[in-house]
Amino acid sequence: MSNKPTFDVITIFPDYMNPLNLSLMGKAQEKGLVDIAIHDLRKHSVGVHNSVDDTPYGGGAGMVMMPEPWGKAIDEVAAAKPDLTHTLIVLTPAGEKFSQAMAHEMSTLDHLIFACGRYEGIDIRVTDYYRDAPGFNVREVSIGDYVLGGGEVATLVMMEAIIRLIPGVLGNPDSIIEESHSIMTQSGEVLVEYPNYTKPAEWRGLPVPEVLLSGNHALIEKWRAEQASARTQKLRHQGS
Ligand code: JDE
Repeated sequence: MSNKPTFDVITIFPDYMNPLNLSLMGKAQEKGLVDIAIHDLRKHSVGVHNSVDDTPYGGGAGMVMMPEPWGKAIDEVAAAKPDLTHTLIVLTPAGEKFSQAMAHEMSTLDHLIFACGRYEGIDIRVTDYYRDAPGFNVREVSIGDYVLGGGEVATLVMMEAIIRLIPGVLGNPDSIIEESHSIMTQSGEVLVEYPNYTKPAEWRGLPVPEVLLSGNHALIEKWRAEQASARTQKLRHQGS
């Protein structure tokens, strides 16, 4: 990666993004491994009422976010990084499903711009425009099949999944490799882990399985493999 990865988030609720300053993502910023900036869309609002939304052409319920504030906000954050390719991520339930594979891919990009829509969404001309704009890639992304009040929480989910994959963010780089093989394949298939136990050896009448106290590492490995396989089978039956 040639540049420190930069994340620009555009939202009408900048405070929604406060968790970015905590825990793993806060540490990543403190260590100087990522640059994160939050931008208030209202800075680019229009008219005496500071509007960012209006009624839909053709009628219907709700409000639609106007293209002009979005265009100005996106142009501004792109102009600040003129030499980078900008990946504009629009959070929407109608987008391509977010996955661990997508997180890996995005962790290698230089400049991610997250557009957090509210109301019934953003005027479609915003994505239409940037899809054809030089220096831009556009991704419409969904984190799952449910409707959120806005893209802010979805952005937090994506950023945490992406940032923890950036080299140096996790303390122990071995754990990320082991985990990516044991929990999730590169294609996003879930491989359930074996169950974990720690002290005490008995808790509320529930014992730790004998085998784990045996010190027999071959037996422990065999038991863990069986447990993981059984639990993965169970998940496959529940899911879809
Ligand atoms: C994301 N899973 C669910 C986004 C939207 C263009 C741009 C944005 C209330 O309706 C919405 C909600 C959201 C927020 O994102 C999610 C989400 N992954 O709910 C849009 C529509 N068109 C609309």
